[in-house]
Amino acid sequence: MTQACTELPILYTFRRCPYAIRARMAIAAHGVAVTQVEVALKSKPAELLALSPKGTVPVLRLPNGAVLAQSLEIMAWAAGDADLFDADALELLGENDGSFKQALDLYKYAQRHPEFPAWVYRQRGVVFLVRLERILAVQLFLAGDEGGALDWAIMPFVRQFAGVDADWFGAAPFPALREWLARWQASPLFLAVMARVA
Ligand SMILES: N[C@@H](CCC(=O)N[C@@H](CS)C(=O)NCC(=O)O)C(=O)O
Repeated sequence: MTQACTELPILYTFRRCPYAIRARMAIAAHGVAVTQVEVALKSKPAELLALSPKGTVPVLRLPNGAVLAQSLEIMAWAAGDADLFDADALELLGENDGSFKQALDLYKYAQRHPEFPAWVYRQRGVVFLVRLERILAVQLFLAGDEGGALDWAIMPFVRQFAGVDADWFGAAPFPALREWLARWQASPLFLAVMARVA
C-alpha cells in the first residue's frame, strides 16, 4: 500500500537571522509542521530566489504555492491570525525593525563605519532599549503578563544587541530587560528553534 505523502510548507531560514528566529519561534510555539531549509546567505539557492527575488530569509512556501516573504507575515500565518499584532504592537515593531535594527547593524559592524565610534551607534539603539525597559519594569512581557508573539518578534534583535558587548549590557541600567532576555534565552522554545538542523 502506498502512503499518501502530505506536502509540508517549506521554510527557508538562516539559523542566526533575527527575522528567521522570530518566525521559527512562532511556528514552533503554535506546533505547526514545516520543512526547514537552512540557507547559506552567501550562496542562496535558486529556488529561494525564484520564490522571492529580494532574496531575504525567512521565506515560507505553502503547499498551494503561496509565498510569504516577510517574517511578521509568517508569524501571523503560524498563529492563524491575520491581526496578530494590534496598532500599538505594530508601532513598537516598526521601531524595532526600523531605527533599532539600523543602530544594531552599525553598532555590530562599527569597524566598517569608522565615521563614529561604536558607542555612538550603541547610543542610537539605547533609545529603544529604554522604551522596552519602561514597559518591562511594570509587566513581565511586552504584551502584558503573558509572553507571546510580540516578545518573539523583538527578543532576537535585543539578543544580538546585547551580544555585541556583553559586559556593557550586563552593567547597563536595564534590569527588567536583562531579566526578560535571560528568561527567553533559557526558554525551551528559544532553545528548540536554535538547535542546529541536521
Ligand atoms: N523584512 C524582512 C527582512 C529579512 C532580512 O533582512 N533577513 C536578512 C537576514 S537576517 C537577509 O536575508 N538578508 C539578505 C542577505 O544577507 O543577503 C523580514 O521581516 O523577513
